[in-house]
Amino acid sequence: MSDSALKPKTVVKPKTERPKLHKVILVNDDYTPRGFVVTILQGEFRLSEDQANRVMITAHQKGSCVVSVFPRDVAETKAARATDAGRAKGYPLMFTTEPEE
Ligand code: TYC
Repeated sequence: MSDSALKPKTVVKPKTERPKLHKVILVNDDYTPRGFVVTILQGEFRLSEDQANRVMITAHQKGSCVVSVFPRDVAETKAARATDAGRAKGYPLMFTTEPEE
């Protein structure tokens, strides 16, 4: 038997698709104190004080701001925990998630 009869004719390269990252988005409101927003951004998302202030001010001025990106389950858990922390204080603070393009 010739060598070529044993060789596969096509080489199948398995495609390993990277799971999409999801954005966590901070949404502005008129009631949550700025300092509280900054504290949540530092505690839940590990932002520095400077980064947290920039994200808070951007959401305040533009209506929303991307905080960070994570695998889907991490993004959803962090957004829920951060939103719940606001609700526990009676604030309408809101974090949402959406898949990155
Ligand atoms: N707009 C709020 C205020 O003036 C502060 C704030 C900023 C609230 C960003 C939510 O996502 C937010 N007290």
